Amino acid sequence: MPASQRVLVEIYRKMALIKHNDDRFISMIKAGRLTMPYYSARGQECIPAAISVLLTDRDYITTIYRGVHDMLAKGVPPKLLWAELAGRATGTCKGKGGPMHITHPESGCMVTTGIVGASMPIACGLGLAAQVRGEDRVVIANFGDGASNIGAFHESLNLAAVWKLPVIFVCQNNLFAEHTTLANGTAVQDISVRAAGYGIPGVTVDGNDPRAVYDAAQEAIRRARAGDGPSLLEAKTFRFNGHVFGDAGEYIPKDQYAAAVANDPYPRFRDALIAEDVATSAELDEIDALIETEINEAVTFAMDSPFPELSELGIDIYAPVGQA
Ligand SMILES: Cc1ncc(C[n+]2csc(CCOP(=O)(O)OP(=O)(O)O)c2C)c(N)n1
Repeated sequence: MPASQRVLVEIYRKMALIKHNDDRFISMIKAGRLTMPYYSARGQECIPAAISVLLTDRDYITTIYRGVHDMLAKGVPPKLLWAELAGRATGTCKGKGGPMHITHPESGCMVTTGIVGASMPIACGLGLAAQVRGEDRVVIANFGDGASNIGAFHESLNLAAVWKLPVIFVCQNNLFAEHTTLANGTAVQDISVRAAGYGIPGVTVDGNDPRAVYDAAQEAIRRARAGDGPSLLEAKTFRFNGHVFGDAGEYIPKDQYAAAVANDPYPRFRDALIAEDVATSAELDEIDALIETEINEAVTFAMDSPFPELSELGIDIYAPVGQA
């Protein structure tokens, strides 16, 4: 079923949430008020926005260091996210995970990993747990194009296919892995073709087109919920900032960068919604204004929160005996 008008506006809301948070993270880092490694996903917001509207609170996601967009779309409360990024005791992981290790099971965000490729085997484990317990849950395993060359990608697709795990492998192909272009490290044009090697469906879509991502994700999620097993969904996109804050991205060809920015999914989708009479400009402005207010509150909450006590250092390392 195509996305309804209500769903399209919700996708826009999530894209705006991601975009405005990204702007604020960067301005706070530049102002010296936040000190953290930051992997901006600006340009990739459409992917989690269009997928997460198809998920329930019970569904899981796993993601990577470049995963703030995934977490915001899935529903991690901005206040708790900001507090964690700022290393405060009120954060999702009591300020001890920091920007690269955010976990918030209440919204289904089960892990953020800095180990390239590691989001996939963990997703398989979550999918297996749901399958064994007979729970109606699917798992979205997010990763980059570079991660599709890691052994864990191939092992995970194979295992998920053999056991028919309810996992959707979402490759957010932003065309670069750190400072390496896709062509320099990957011999295939479309990563989705690799699905055939494991006997599962694989599709490539324009990751900057919310409707294309929504339609492909809908089918993959339907399959997973029906017990038919995993799929590989490749969403082609572009990251507008360097690999990590401070990387000027000089290896990105200027014409490629200019074309990507001209194709910025956020204003493009906004213009399309207005042109198609899905929403008025005033309605979308109101959404943006509400998000700005929410971000202001989140920043104040985070900055007013205390850092964790030193005594917290040895806590949350091991499960208590008997609860492992
Ligand atoms: C196992 C492992 N190898 C290498 C690294 C160093 N590293 C960090 S990010 C990165 C690039 C990953 O690129 P991609 O998977 O395309 O994701 P993107 O950063 O583009 O979102 C590398 C090689 C790592 N963190 N983990």
